[in-house]
Amino acid sequence: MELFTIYCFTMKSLFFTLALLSAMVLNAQKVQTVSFWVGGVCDMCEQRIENALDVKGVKVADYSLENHKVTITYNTKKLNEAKLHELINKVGHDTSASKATDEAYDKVHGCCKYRDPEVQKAHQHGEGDHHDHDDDDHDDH
Ligand SMILES: [Cu+2]
Repeated sequence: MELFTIYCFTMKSLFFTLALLSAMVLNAQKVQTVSFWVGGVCDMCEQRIENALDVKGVKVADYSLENHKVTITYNTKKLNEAKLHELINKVGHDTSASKATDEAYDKVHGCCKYRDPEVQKAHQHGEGDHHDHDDDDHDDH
């Protein structure tokens, strides 16, 4: 009799725990997508920015060099927008909301000095002539 009571109690708490867990899982899936400006000039910047966003709570992070915008799909239970800006600032990149510290900016590679107008210009020249992307004309692999 006593054993049965203990058994009932154990089962009850087990079900309660399961219910609580599934509620947590459902809650954890609240996602939101945001898009904002981030300073950057080359593929290395893109890699650096996307790597910085490779954290728990970020589902998708994509930086576009064409319009200098990052698009992030993230879990609102784990992160907020300010935190996303902070993560990017930490690796040396400015965002529309906050700037990277000079210390962090100094660490980015020389060709990535996106604040420098000269560097910005240099990268703009490279755009437009994509010689190696005409796959239709090349059958040799
Ligand atoms: Cu770069």
